[in-house]
Amino acid sequence: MKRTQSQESRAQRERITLEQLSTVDPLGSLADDVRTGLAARPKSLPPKYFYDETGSWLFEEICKTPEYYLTRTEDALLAEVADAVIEAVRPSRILELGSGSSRKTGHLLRACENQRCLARYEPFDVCSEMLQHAAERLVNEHGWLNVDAFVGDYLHDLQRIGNGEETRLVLFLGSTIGNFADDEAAAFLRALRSVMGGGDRFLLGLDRVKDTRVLHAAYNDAAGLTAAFNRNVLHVINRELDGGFRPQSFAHRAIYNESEARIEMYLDALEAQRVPIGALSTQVAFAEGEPMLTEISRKFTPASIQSMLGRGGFVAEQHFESADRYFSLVLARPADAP
Ligand code: SAH
Ligand code: AVI
Repeated sequence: MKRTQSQESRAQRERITLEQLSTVDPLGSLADDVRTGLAARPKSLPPKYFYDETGSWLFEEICKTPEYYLTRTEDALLAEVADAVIEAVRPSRILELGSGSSRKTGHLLRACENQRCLARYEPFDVCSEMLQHAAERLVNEHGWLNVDAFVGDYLHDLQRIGNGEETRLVLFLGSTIGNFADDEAAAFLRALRSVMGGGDRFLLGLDRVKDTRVLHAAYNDAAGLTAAFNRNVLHVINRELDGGFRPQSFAHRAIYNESEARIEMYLDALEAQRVPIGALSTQVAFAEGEPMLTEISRKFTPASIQSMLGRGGFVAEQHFESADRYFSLVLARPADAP
């Protein structure tokens, strides 16, 4: 019997669940984080607040710019190695942290399909709109796929996802781990390790150290999308905390700090100003030229990858590199697993 279009789309929706993991709204911590970050020197803000619906969309647009090589390089590498990864792990579930649009994940899902290893997909992100959008696209593209999406903060809510007997492949792509400082990355990896079973595996995407000009261009695209993404965090604070930031009175600045092997992204106050934040009953003073650190994006070497994984309780089983060595995908296992 032929199904109508509405039966078809209902059947597709039934293959999607979306669970809110945080007991508080993921933005619930915004007030505390803004209060702490704006009292620090230099002033700083955590990067997770970039990603409201607009910020997630801006990130997708950044990925398409000619300067931002990360996404297309990782995408091509994943296309090459997806079959080998699925063959090695044979997962029943694929959990993806910071999944965003889940575009690159398609390579792994196709490999699952080819190898008749029909895993459930578990995208995990702070942006519920992006999760919903990605889940609908994926069940539409893969008639066999079930999607169990989690809305939450992977720095706080990992314990809530539960683990079972089935083998899980955990993905953390895009070099998003580079947005953590060294200690934060180690703590994140240890927390992840604690929810993984011995047979589970971890596929991590990492951007590599390279020519400074290439790195600089990637975070200063000519179309100004990275600048808009950076300023978007001010719109988020204005909306969520009754803030009075004038985004155009802050300049986007991204520099490569060679000694720390990281991009540092700032918003610099273009003039001295006092910014009211209604929900905090405060005004924040900025001096002319004062920087506010909004993101770090660390770049890795094979040695720094190994040491970060080691501190977090993992060992690399396979290391895949793009031919230009711009990007790595590392398949790792818990260090104490058999
Ligand atoms: N993995 C995708 C997206 C990377 S952008 C890719 O490789 O293209 C980073 C993603 O992590 C965004 O989708 C953002 O919403 C999500 N994110 C950022 N901080 C987060 C946090 N603390 N908890 C959960 N998701 C987070
Ligand atoms: C998500 N993350 C890995 C991106 C990065 O490259 O650090 C976010 C980004 N910031 C500016 N451009 C893209």
